Amino acid sequence: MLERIPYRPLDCASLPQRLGDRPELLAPLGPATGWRVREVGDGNLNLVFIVESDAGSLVVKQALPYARVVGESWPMSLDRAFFEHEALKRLGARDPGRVPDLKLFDPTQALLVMEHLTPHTVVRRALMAGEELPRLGEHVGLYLARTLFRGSDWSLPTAVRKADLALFAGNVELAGITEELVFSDPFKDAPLNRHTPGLEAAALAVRSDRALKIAAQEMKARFATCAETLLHGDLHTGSVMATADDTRVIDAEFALYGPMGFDVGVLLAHLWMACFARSAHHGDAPSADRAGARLLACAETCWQVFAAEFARLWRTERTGILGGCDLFEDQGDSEGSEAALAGQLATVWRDALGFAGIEIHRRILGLAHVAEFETIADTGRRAALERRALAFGRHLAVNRHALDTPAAVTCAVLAAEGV
Ligand code: SR1
Ligand code: MG
Repeated sequence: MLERIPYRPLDCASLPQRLGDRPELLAPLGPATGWRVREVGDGNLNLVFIVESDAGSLVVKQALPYARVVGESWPMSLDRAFFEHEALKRLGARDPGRVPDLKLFDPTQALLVMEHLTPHTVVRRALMAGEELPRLGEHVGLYLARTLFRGSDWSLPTAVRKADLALFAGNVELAGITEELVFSDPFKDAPLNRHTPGLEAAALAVRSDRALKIAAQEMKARFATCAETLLHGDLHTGSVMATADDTRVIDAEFALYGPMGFDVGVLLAHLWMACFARSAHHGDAPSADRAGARLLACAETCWQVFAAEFARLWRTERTGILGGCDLFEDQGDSEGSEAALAGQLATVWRDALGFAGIEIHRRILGLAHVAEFETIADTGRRAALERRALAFGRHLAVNRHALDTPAAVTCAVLAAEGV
């Protein structure tokens, strides 16, 4: 039974009393008198509680009526919990086992109850701590191929696709946040922008960098107008949890229809940024270099696995609106189908590089930064590392048509570091 009272934010003390009669929590956890609750949310928007008992544990995530990162001066609707729930159902069906199990959605309280992923850690933190996560690239590559292909017109029938597009078109508030915070603010003098002391010249330089601003606008146009598939919409390394053997994708409230390259590019951008920050987080130069090599290899594996799995789905599941078997395979022209596949993958790759370059700028010059850089106490050192990442990000965005392979991008990382 759903709680009848109007929306109120939970806190650790009230949660057992407020959710203590929900069978979805009672069955795995036992009576609420035995629950232990802690708030662990470290994202920019929501409350996240871990609820444990001697019998088990669950996660309760609740939307706040404002953006947590800024406070009550930035009001937000609670609708994102609905979109996250709808998105996680679809993403979980398209790549089974890759998102947390969902136990309960309460629209009035804007909350989701999910499987507590344990002993998983947030990938960003694991990478900063030097954990190896040997299957991360493979798992996220598979996840990206399966969710992006199966959520697209290559896979879905027309009625399902159109209804879904209409549903997620309602996630306007979060789409608008991405449009402004990612694609516009970093390239102008926006009130929410912030940067490390010492980056004043770099922040000013982007505003007069015509080639970069044209790239930012082109990528914004792709993001806003190319409703190609259902995206996660915020797939950075803080939205992925992992162990050595398992990888899960969380936090899908930014889900919307957009170009495939967006999810791919955001994820790669965060692996590459972690690489630029590595010297600050790993004790000595050899271990930092090993961590850097692992991050670059992870990015390459992610793309290679993505491309291979996408090709497999293209050959075996291309039954949606765009199908196209009638144009090629059915006429005995498998080569034509392979050529069309190569074109599709080339578009995703170019877009991914463009989005990655823009994402790097917004994480250094915009509102929402990343822990890899933010936790570097020596601001001079932080600014120096961020400057290199910015040069690399600019290269990706502006020269995305000239970078053909992940190996070429790896060379560009090394070049930006002056190696
Ligand atoms: C106000 S929200 C800021 C950022 O946090 C989220 O994780 C998204 O990345 C968004 O851009
Ligand atoms: Mg998030």
